[in-house]
Amino acid sequence: MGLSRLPLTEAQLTEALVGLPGWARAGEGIERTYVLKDFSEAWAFMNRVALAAEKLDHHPNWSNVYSRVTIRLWTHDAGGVTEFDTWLARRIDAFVPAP
Ligand code: H2B
Repeated sequence: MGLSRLPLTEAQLTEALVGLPGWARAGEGIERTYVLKDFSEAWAFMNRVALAAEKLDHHPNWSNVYSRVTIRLWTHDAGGVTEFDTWLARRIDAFVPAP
């Protein structure tokens, strides 16, 4: 995949977030809350995210309440946000069903 496991610098993270609308710094990582149509759609979305995460061996910290899914991404062993997180965030955004 060629992604770097080095934490992004502040400037790099600021730049990356410009290209990731809805995502914001939270704790050591970046976070976004998605609101789907209902639980069934949220679960289908989470299933797509889970498969992509497992394939990348890079996993979300997340929670779900009915139609709402909150996802926080960071690289635990790097202690911050890396290209793995920004790459996965972009993938996850692409899994949101069209309204
Ligand atoms: N996911 C995330 N988000 N950060 C990590 O540092 C991480 C991971 N490490 N998934 C992986 C698994 C590591 O524990 C395994 C052994 O590769």
